[in-house]
Amino acid sequence: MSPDLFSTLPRDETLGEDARLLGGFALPVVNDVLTAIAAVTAAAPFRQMVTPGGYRMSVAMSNCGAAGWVTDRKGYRYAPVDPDSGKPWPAMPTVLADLAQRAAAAAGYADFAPDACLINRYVAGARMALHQDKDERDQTHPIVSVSLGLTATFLFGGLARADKPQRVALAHGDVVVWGGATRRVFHGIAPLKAGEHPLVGAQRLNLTFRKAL
Ligand code: MD6
Ligand code: FE
Repeated sequence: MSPDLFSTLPRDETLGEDARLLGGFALPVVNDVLTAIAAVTAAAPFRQMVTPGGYRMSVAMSNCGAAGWVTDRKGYRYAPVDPDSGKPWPAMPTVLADLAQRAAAAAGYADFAPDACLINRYVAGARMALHQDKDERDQTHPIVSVSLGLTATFLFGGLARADKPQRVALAHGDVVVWGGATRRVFHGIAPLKAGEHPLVGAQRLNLTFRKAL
């Protein structure tokens, strides 16, 4: 077997209570997913937003769906309109909504219907500090996270910020589904190592799907 084939074999793992890694789950549709991301970010370009504390994020972001996650000096929130253009976020392409729904179902969440997809872009050195996701109205819905391009180290902590995080490699095509108790854990992304992915280039893309409204 070629090393390429070997590296795409599924690695399904349980990361913690209510969190599943579906290794390579997105690979069968990855070209259509990348095309969809290119279309969305042509209409709503990546931008580095500012945190309420006044720091510019190293991760560049865009969104699609009825709601998009935004941050500025006023706070974190979901907004129906792209603040840069004043227009609604691009609709969520069917290939993305369908991937998220199938991954959620595979992890035991039937009928997940996301209305928000945050698109994160990391270049070398970009990172995401430990945080909790708690801006969604109803937190009984899971979050589905899709990783593309360069491999990143996911920091998967506990319910207290000081809990020492597990380090989990997230590679091209990997999908993580988490809900339940895990939804409130602190998590982040370690600074991205420089590299070149054959399909995605010198970057990592991450999609997080939520039911936000
Ligand atoms: C990232 N992900 O993978 C950042 N949040 O680039 C997240 O912050 C995240 O992967 C909630 C649920 C899943 C995630
Ligand atoms: Fe998060």
